[in-house]
Amino acid sequence: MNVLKIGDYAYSSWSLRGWLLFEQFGIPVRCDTVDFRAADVAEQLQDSAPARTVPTWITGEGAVVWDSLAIAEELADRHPEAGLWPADPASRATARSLAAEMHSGFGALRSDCPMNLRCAYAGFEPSSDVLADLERIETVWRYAMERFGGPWLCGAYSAADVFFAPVAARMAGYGLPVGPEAQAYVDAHLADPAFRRWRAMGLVKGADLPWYARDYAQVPWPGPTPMQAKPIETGTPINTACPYSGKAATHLMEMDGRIYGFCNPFCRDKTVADPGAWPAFMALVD
Ligand SMILES: N[C@@H](CCC(=O)N[C@@H](CS)C(=O)NCC(=O)O)C(=O)O
Repeated sequence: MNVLKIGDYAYSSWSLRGWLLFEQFGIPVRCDTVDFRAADVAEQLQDSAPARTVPTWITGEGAVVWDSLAIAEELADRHPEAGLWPADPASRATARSLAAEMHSGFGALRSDCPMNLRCAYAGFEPSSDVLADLERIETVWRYAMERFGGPWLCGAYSAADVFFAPVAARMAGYGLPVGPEAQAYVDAHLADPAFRRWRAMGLVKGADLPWYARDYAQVPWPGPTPMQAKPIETGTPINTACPYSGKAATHLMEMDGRIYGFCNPFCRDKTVADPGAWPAFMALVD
């Protein structure tokens, strides 16, 4: 059984990468969360030493993989059929360069614009260092997309896109100035169902962590508007089993006049946050 230790869904950009490496390529994993409010992360990972950051993957045989790029490479080796890297050699070489540059770079963007999936801001004024990061990112994105034809960086969605998903979230969340091609790529991430599932979990799980908040005016999240749904206390659901766990449906949500049941508050609330992002739930609706 694969276990992935992750941090807070709303704020942990490296954890988002780690999770997407499993989720986007259909590789089963159980997630355990560390609490960003509690004792430091290294302390919470004591059982997985020498890991001291999230994401950390504990493989089925107990190996500890404590870095997102190592997780990508080891998963790609173990699951060649999953297509984490493109099959075409030129495309694969570029995807690896993109992921590696992201993994080791863009420090100004990362420190000035911490990922926060709970809000979007207006009025952020990027420094010259952030603008230089954006220019470089647009250059490498354009290079890849022109060469491989999109819609993702190296053709089909690959690990390179995983590494840039939180970058897209920052561009969206801080209203960063990018050209139309880059903006279209950002929008593709915001609309991506797996990204939306992660964000839906981030909207409903975990506390607001004030040290990630910034003092700019808030604007609506620039991604697709979720279908309208709400939690309710009483009623008879159309399903008896939770669409995710198969356990008894005990927690209710209403959408379009129909009632659906889930096995616990988290299953319900992540669905309320963005119903259309959850194929197992949408199978009930359809
Ligand atoms: N190079 C690491 C970076 C991981 C990282 O810095 N994760 C952050 C959370 S987003 C963390 O665990 N921070 C806790 C700490 O540094 O104590 C990777 O690629 O996985």
